[in-house]
This record gives sequence, structure tokens and C-alpha cells, in this order.
Amino acid sequence: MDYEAVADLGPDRRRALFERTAGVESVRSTVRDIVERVREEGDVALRQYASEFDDVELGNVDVTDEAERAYEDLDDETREAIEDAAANVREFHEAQVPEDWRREFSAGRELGRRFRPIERVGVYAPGGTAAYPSSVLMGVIPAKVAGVEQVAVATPPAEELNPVTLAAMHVAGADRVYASGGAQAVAALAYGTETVDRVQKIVGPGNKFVTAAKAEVRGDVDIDFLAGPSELLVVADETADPGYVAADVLAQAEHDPESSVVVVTDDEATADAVCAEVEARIEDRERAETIRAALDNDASGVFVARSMSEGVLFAEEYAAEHLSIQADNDEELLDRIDSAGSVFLGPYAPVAAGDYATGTNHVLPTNGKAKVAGGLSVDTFLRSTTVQRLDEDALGDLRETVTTLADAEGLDAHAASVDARFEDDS
Ligand code: HSO
Ligand code: ZN
Repeated sequence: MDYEAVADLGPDRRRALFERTAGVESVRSTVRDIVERVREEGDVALRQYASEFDDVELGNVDVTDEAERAYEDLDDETREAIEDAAANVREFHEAQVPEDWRREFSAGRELGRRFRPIERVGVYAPGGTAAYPSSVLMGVIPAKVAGVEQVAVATPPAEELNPVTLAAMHVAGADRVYASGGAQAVAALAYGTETVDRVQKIVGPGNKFVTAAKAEVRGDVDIDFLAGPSELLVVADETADPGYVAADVLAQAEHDPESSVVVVTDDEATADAVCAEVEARIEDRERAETIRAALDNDASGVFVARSMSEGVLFAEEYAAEHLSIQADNDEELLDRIDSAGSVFLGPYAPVAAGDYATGTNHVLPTNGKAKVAGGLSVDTFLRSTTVQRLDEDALGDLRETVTTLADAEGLDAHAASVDARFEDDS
């Protein structure tokens, strides 16, 4: 692979890099039909779609019992890895739980916020070659830590469901498991069927059909965000180890031929060395073909900036899902970047460590959504309520402000509701 100069990027290339989309438009109308049918026909539609799309004659849609069985049958090594990862994810998310608070802002005017969990949440867990037990942990654990009472997981039906994914559901504490995938699973979670309880929020990554279905049902239920293929942007200076950078690039590129992987550096020798390391390592990787496709993607590349400032601007505009900073002054560079889903600092924080085990969440905003949103967290599963109490004097202090604004809005009853409190002494 060859590097390119940031300064030479033409408008098409810039658009491909900076205006990435989830690319779900092509399946929106198919998905609309699927969602409609599940809404109308419930379990019957889920069974038909399981047969048509997954080639499975579905017995039970509810397979909750299988999760515990899979956990018990799992080999010790895998079970321990899941439990270790889950413990770290739980600990990090417990540290995020906000406290309810109340404070006197002025004499007699007490204001506060309290946080309560959403009651019923659905987590989508992809199946097939993209079965990610780790993503089950990332979806279910924050919801349980937030206090969500019923967390349902939907995963595509199969002759034999992935035992590691099932075991992860058990470890994470999923309350229900449904064997349903794709747009039909999202529809079932959103509207309910005879077997599937409808939820209030749906989270988790999926393929184009899942993402399009989330876009379709949004409005009737809440969703996290419309996630596209995984992305990594590495900001590197001449102190970066090109082998480590290349290894991280190959790792995120193996997710999907549409994954985007980018390196920006102010040092031409580093750019050159990263390209060479990528070439040297790629054929050793089992998923070399997927990696190559991702590297050829128009939103991927190795770029040389004229300065680190130009590199920082590039990173900010890209707003990557994962941002890795491999540079001497990494903290200073980080201070200048506001938009990224999750940040990895220093040579010993490969993105894969966060994907599985550091404890941070790996369900993160892609396609530049990091400009407006963060990844899954305890907050995703909470709603906040504001609370206020005023004493008589405090209301007296606000009386004129309220009545003047109420008059300005022509809302006389609003003003009267405040005045009523003072009628005895006027
Ligand atoms: N890098 C992916 C998450 C993942 N990696 C799951 C391995 N398994 C998106 O953040
Ligand atoms: Zn990954």
C-alpha cells in the first residue's frame, strides 16, 4: 500500500473519508416490508423468516434456557476469559452510575436530578461469522448495571446457536434470549409478538438489515444509534512503532470489507514504514482477503500531514469510532481532539484490548457520529428526571419573572397559578 499527502486529497476522496454513511438506503424498502409483516403476523412471521433467511425450522423462539446450559458446558479457558472481561466491563460501568442529587440554588429554591433505569431493553447480538460474544457483554452489562429489569437479547437462529455467545449472555445477566435475527428481530423487539415482549429501547450492532430496521422502528422505540462497519484512525508521530500501528490497522480491518482504517502522521518515514509493515504482515492473517478489501476502501489509507496540527484537524474531521494516538505528546494531542468514540493512548493500548478486556465499551458511534454522540454506557439505559421544591419566599422572588413571561405568552392561567399562592396576604 502507498501513502498519500493530506494536502493532495481531492474532493471525492475527502467526501469518502469525511462523509461516511451507514449505507442502509438500498435495503430500506425490503426492511420496511419485513417490519410490517412481523408487526402483523408475530411469531408466524418470525418462523417463516427463520426458514427463509437462516435456513432453520425454528422450534422455540424463546431459548433463554440454552444460555445457562451453554455456560455450564463451556471449556474452562473460554469461561474464564468471558468472566474476566465481564468483570472489567462491569467495574468500569459501575463507576459511571450517576448519583441522584439535590441542591439549594438560592434560599428556598431546591433543584435536583434523579436517574432511573428504562424498564425493558433489547440487545441485538449478530450471529454467523460475525458472532461476537464480547458485544453481548458490552450491550447487556451496562443495562444491568443501570438497573434495567428486563434485558432481552435477540440473536439469529441456527441449527446450533454459538455456545460462546450464549454463555456470554448468561454471564452478562440477560433475562431473555430470543432466536431471531435481522430486521425481523428488531421488529419483534420493537412491537412484540406472542413470544417476544416488546421493549422500550433497542441497542447493539448488526448488519445493514438490522441497522435499517433500527432506523425504521425509531420513533416507536428508542435506539442507541445507527452503527456502520468498524473504524480506526491512528495519529502517529516519528516515535510510533510502525509494527504496532500496522498490527492495529490489520485488526480493525479484519472486521468487515467495508471497515475503514486510517493512519495520519507528520512523518513520511513513519508513513512509509507503516505501509511496509502492513504489507509484510497481511498474508499471515487468516482474514487477509477481508483486510485487503477494507484497506482498498475509499475511507481508508495512510496519510502524511504537513504538521501534527494538520493531522489533528484531520482526526477531528474524521471523528473516528476508535482513535489511537501513538505519539510522544499524546495527551497534548488528545486535548486538541474532541470527536472520537474511544481513545487509545500509548504503545500498550491496542484497540483489541478495549474490544475485549479493558472494561470500556466497544459499541461506539461510527460514520462521524462521534461528533454528536458517545458509545454505549450506563447513561444509555437511564432516563433523568428533574425535581424542584420552593418555599414561599423563593416563589415570591420568582413571582414577577413568571407572571411577566406568562403575560408575554398570553398564558393568563399560568400567571394566576402563581398569584394564587399569595392571594391571602394581598
Ligand atoms: N472493534 C469492534 C468490536 C469487536 N472487536 C468485537 C472484536 N470483537 C467494534 O468496536
Ligand atoms: Zn474489533
